[in-house]
Amino acid sequence: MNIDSDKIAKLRELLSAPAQRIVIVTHTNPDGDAIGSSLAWKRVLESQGHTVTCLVPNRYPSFLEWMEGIGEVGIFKEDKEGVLAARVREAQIVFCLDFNQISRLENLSDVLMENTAAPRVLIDHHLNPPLEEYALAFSHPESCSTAFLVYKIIESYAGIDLIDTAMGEGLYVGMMTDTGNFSFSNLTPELYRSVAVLLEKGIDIPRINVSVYNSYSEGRVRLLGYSIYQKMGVIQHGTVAYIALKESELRRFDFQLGDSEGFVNYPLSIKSIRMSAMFLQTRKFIRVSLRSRGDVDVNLFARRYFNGGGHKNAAGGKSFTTVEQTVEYYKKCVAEFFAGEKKE
Ligand SMILES: [Mn+2]
Repeated sequence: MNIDSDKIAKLRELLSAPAQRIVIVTHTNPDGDAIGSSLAWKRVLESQGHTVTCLVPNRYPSFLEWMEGIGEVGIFKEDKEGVLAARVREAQIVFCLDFNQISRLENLSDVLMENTAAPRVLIDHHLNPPLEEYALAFSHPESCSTAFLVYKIIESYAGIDLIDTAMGEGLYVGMMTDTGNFSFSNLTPELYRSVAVLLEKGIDIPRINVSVYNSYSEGRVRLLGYSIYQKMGVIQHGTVAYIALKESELRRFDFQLGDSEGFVNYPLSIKSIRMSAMFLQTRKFIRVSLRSRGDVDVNLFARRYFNGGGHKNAAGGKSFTTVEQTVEYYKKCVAEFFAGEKKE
């Protein structure tokens, strides 16, 4: 993966003024990559003498609570005093990590748009960024994670000597969670070489694994069992699956935000399943998560049917009807989507 040296020069220029106030923003329902890459990039900027605030639109999942520096991440939704809004208004540079649609940050979108003075820098691996909204864009959809992209930028911008253990942990968490613990696509030799460097920086991979993957509540584990045993539907001659969960069901299992993270992947462990969907009812809408294997393009599916998008094998969207209607609609869409394919 090549980082454009002209862009690194532009980054250097933006960061050349000393002691700037910088805000790093990442996406709604922040995941391991969003948080890991933000925390690592914050440390890089702080090492250059800048004052940095990491912001998330809403709370991160509890399995990231162990990470160094997470206590200082500002949760915009919980910003009753307007302290975080003020930071956005005063920011001299805004970095947008692991997303590219500023309009999808709930309440944070408007405040960000109001600050027209601060140049915006994009560091992201999602498709179709609106480049006109950014003064500088490191957009690499071929990267497995934003964390790996941040690693490559650090390498070009400052050199890997700058990376310390905490930065390494952030970067590793991002790479690990976005690749399903190094099992999805975009696993390049270069990625593993970067992991080797992070190991040299002292990251403790077994400990990170335990912290991220073995730190669930009893309710979360029971909800997973319930979702698969009672709620998983299989359609399209055994090739497509879905799980739909209603708010009332979530309450039974003492649901916490982030608890259903990863559920959508489980149906794909069935040999014949090529695409999986998860419908999660929230107060305002039904959150749609889509995963697939091989050539099944869920980015296309999400764009076409659920007003969303993402990557080829992992995408998301929204539905504003009931859970029942959403499932019925999904079944119709699946039939239409796969209708063009010839029978095997
Ligand atoms: Mn990501």
